[in-house]
Order: sequence, then C-alpha cells, then structure tokens
Amino acid sequence: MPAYDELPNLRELLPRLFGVLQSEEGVDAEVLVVLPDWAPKVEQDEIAALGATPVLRQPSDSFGDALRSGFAAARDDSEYVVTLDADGSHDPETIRSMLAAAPGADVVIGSRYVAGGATDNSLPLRVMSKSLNVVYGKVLGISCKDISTNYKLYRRDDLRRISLKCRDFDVVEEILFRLRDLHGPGFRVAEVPDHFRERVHGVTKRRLGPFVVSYVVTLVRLRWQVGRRRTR
Ligand SMILES: Nc1nc2c(ncn2[C@@H]2O[C@H](COP(=O)(O)OP(=O)(O)OP(=O)(O)O)[C@@H](O)[C@H]2O)c(=O)[nH]1
Ligand SMILES: [Mg+2]
Repeated sequence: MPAYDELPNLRELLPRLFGVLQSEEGVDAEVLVVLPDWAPKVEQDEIAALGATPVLRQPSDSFGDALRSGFAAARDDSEYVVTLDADGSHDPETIRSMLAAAPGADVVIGSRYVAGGATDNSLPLRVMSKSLNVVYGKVLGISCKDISTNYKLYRRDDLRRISLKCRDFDVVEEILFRLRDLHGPGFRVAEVPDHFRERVHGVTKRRLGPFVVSYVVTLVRLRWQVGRRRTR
C-alpha cells in the first residue's frame, strides 16, 4: 500500500483491512505500508502499532518507486501481492472476491468498470479515466475494462521476473503490459467489481499536467516496444 501522508486514512483503513484478512480462511497476510523516506518516526510507530509493516520507499520520491519498494519487501514465501491505495478509495471487502478469483488468473483487478463495480469520481474524471482505459487497452492489446486502477492482485513470482521503469502512476499500466509479455497469449486477467470512493481525508498527490504527459509518453514507449518485437 503506497501511502504518502495518509495517517488519518490509515487509522480507519488498516483495522478494516485486517478484519477482512483475518476472517479469510487459510490466509496469512502481511500488510506493507510504503512511506516516503522522510516519514516521521511517530507515523511509522503508529502504523506498526496498527499491525502493519512500514517500508521506506527507495530510492526516489515517486509512486513508481513506492510500488517497486513494496514488491521488493514482499515476503519470499508469499504467493500473491495485492496493491491498493491508502486513502480509503478501495474497498477492503473486495479482497475476498479477488482471492476467490486468484487461482484461475495471473492478475485479478478490483474493477470499477465491470457489472457491480462503481466509481464516485466526478464526470470529467470518469471520462478521462474511461478514455485512458480504452486507448491503453486498444493500443497495447490488453483486454480488460479497468487497466488503470491500483487495486490489483498479482503473483509475487511474476513480479520478481519483470523490470519496471515508470516513475509515476503509469507504472500500474506498465506492470500489466510486462505481465502480458511474460505470459504471452495465455495471459489470464480476471476482474471483480469494486466500488471506488473519493478519498476520505487529505489531498490528492496527482497533478493533472504531469499525469497526462506521463501516460502519453508511456503509451508511446510501450507501443513502440510492441512494434519492434513484431518486426524482429
Ligand atoms: N509512498 C508514496 N505513496 C504515494 C506517492 N504518490 C501517491 N501515493 C499513494 O498512492 C495512492 C494513490 O494516490 P492518490 O493521491 O490517492 O491519487 P489518486 O487516487 O489518483 O487521487 P485522489 O484519490 O483523487 O486523491 C495513495 O495511497 C497515495 O498516498 C508517492 O510518491 N509515494
Ligand atoms: Mg486516491
């Protein structure tokens, strides 16, 4: 769980998350909260007191490095890694259906855009998110409805076999693209519905200008890699 200054949200989310994880039979889970390296000691201590493991993000101050640091810190014996936001947007209850779908999939998405899923985002944000998903899906040939959500279940061994370069939120699409490449035509994606809510406390870290630019640059870069492979 990448968390940039989210303590008020974590105080509410972590107990709910542990409630779900502890009531799932056969699940032995660890919750890693990936913090900026300047996160105060009192914040780290409070997160540990709530039962989670604080991880300091390395090497730079970015969302991409937060995910990479979390993946690197995942326990060696873990089978799955679930990523979710720390601001209360993703419903912890959805992890139950993600786990149920996991044996038949390489990635399970907590999806806003399948039947039963929803988003509370404003209309302009919904239009932007939907367009991004349609364009990414078509250009990169990934067939699922919610490519851009950070609510996903991955196989830990797969994550160790891919190399991720993106700095910002576009790393989420890069992961899916690399996994599709790793598995080839047999790549299996399952989507289960999730209700995406507006963040509970605090302010967004997403800045619209750099956000759009990084998505366009990443799309072109990944598409170019597909093209190069086809011409080889
Ligand atoms: N460790 C770390 N976490 C980050 C960073 N940027 C964002 N996050 C976390 O990643 C998650 C998603 O970021 P948000 O700011 O919620 O972005 P968003 O969901 O697109 O925007 P809103 O929900 O509208 O605020 C949140 O849990 C953030 O705290 C970062 O640079 N480092
Ligand atoms: Mg958010």
